[in-house]
Amino acid sequence: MAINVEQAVENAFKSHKIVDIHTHLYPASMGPMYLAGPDELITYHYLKAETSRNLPLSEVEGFNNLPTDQQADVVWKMLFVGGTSPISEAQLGVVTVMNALGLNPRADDLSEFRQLHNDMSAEDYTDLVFEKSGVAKVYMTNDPLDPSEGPFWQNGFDLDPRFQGVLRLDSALMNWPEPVDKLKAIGYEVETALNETTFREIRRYLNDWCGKLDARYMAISLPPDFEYPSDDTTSTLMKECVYPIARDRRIPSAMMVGVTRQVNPILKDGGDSLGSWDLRNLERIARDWPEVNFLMTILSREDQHELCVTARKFPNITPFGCWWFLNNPSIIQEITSERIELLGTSCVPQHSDARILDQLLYKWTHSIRTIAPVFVSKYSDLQNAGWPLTEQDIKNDIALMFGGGNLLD
Ligand code: RAT
Ligand code: ZN
Repeated sequence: MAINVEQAVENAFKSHKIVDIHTHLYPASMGPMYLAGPDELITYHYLKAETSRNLPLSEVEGFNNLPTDQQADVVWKMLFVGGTSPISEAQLGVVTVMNALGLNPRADDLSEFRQLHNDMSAEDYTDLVFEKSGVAKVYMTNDPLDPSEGPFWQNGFDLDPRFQGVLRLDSALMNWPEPVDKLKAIGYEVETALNETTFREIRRYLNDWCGKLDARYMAISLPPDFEYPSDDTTSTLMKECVYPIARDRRIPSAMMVGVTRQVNPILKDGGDSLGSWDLRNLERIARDWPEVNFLMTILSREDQHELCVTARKFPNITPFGCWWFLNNPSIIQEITSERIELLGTSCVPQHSDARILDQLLYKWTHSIRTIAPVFVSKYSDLQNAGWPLTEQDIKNDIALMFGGGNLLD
């Protein structure tokens, strides 16, 4: 008997705990790295950028320099109390979070939310958010060269097993030779010149730190003009160090391509933008490194179809997530459809990119609300084509795709 596909997809999402393969979240035991609660949530850089659109230019810098709670008050007044309806994706996200926590999103101020958050320990708040969002594990973005983060790994701390390590490479490899002093300071004898000594020491850094973090993969964000092969320093370091270590350690190399950093520096974290990437570079990378698995997320909407086609040609490419400016329902729907149509289940449809713990409460609800109908349509087509579909088939597929795919757990 034909199953009710809509119900089966809903059940599959309900019964499966998500593995969120790219976030900027950290456990409470990492002190200032742990971001949660209303003030952090409301000052998320997406919302600050939206607030800045409403401020006179002369006030943007002053706003950015306010203490976090005062910034939150400005954002709250500007985007939730005083203006028009909060219908941007980032605004809607806050409404979903507050609703999930049983709070009134039309409150005049943040006092009720602050009270709820202050009354709970960080550990209890973490449990609450994981439980309510249906997330089992989050992958962090770990940078041993970050002065706030590095000491935790150097000195040791209790790591909540729900948080898994990912070695982020931007600060160690980009804008060479800027990273030289930082790498030397933690014991790696790199030189300004990109010579054999430098390559050997960077490989040692990658190996040591993938080990210390038990890194699930190494990740780097790259600009639209990233070329391979090339004499460019980042490209050279990827070729001489990152790809060989990914191959030897049998972990993926994640590349997040298309970001143009700081097009408007006054907006700080909100000042980055995007550009299209020439995917012929990815063809060359995947061809040269057949033993490396590449987890790929590309920022420009224009490149998404080409990424799927490139992944069809190279089984060592796995597209993942709808990254950053793509994390909007209209675009998620389109990208998920084209991925399923061209790659079947061999992709990781989404990650949250959450920076603040509370965001797990909306990023996943919103994504699943958009992705589920795409699955319903594909499974209905399958059933109508004559495939005797079972509930278990759908559960298995969703468990695979939202549990990190084949490459991760
Ligand atoms: O999505 C974001 O919040 C961005 O600011 C970045 O963190 C981006 O996701 C990245 O990992 O570089
Ligand atoms: Zn990110």
